[in-house]
Amino acid sequence: MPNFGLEVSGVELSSPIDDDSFSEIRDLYFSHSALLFRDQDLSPQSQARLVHRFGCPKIETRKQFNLKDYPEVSTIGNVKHPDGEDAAFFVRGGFGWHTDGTSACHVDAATFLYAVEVPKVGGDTLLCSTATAYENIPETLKDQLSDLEMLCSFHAHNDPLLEADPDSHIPLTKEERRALPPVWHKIVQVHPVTGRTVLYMNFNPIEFNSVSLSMGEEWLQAALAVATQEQYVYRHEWKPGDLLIWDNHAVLHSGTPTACYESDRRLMHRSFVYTQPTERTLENLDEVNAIFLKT
Ligand SMILES: O=C(O)CCC(=O)C(=O)O
Ligand SMILES: [Fe+2]
Repeated sequence: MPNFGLEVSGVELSSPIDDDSFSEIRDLYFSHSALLFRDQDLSPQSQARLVHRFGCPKIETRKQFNLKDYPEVSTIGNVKHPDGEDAAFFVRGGFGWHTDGTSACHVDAATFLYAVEVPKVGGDTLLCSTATAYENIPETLKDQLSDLEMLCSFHAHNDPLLEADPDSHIPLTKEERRALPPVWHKIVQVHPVTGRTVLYMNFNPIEFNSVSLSMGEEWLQAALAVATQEQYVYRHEWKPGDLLIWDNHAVLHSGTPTACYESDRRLMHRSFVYTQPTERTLENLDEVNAIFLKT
C-alpha cells in the first residue's frame, strides 16, 4: 500500500480473538488507517462478532440487504435470490470517491468489506489517505478549507441512485427518512486517536457554512485532485476471503465501474461500526438502529 494501510498476516478472524491481540489490531487500524486480512473464512457470525469488538455497529439503511440473523452485516454486489430478486445492493456505474457515513454526526466509523465472491475482472476498491492529502494541498487551500463546514444529506446521495435505478432497493419510509437528517461537518479535522490533521470530505454536500455551493465544491475538488494522485492511491484487487477495514475519518474510498462484470458474480459482506465515543457521537443510535431493524 502507498503511505498508509497494512496487510496483517497470521491472524485467523473466524475464531474469537483475545484482548491483547485485539488491542494490537485496533492500534494498527488507527495507525495505518486501513487493514487487509487475506485468506479469511469469515462467517456472518464471525464478522458480526469482530465488528462488535470495534464498537457499536450502524445498521445499513437499505435494510432489505441486511442478513437476517446478523443485521450488522449487509450484502453488496450483483447476486440474485433464486426468485430473481436482488440479493445485494448493486450500484451500477461506479461510485466515485466518498466517505461512508457522512450523514451521521459520528465521524469515527470503520467500514468492513469482506469478499465472498469476486468477478474475474473488475470490482476493485480504491483508497487514499486524507492525512496525506492535507499535508500535500497548497497553503492557500488549507486556509480556504480551515473554517469550512459542509452539510451532508443521506437522501441527497441516495435519492438520485434510486431514481437512476428504481429497482436497486426499496425506498425508505417517511419514518426512516426522518431518522436521517442532514448533518454539518468540518472539513479540516483532528483525528481523535492519531492527532493527525485530516480532511473529512464528501462530494455532494447540499450547503457550505461560509461560501456558495459552487465555491465550496471547487475547493473540495481541488483537495480531491491532490488526494487521489496516482502515487497516493491504493487499488485493492479482491480475492475471496479478503477482509478490508478502513477508517472513514482518515481515508477516502471509491468503488470502480461495474459494467465490466455485469455477467459475473460479486458478493461482499459489509459492516459499518462507530469506533470512538466522541462529542459527535450519534446519541440516538439505538433508536436509529431499531428503526432500520423493523421489517
Ligand atoms: O464495492 C466497493 O468496491 C466499494 C463499496 C463502497 O463504497 C462501500 O462499501 O462503502
Ligand atoms: Fe462506500
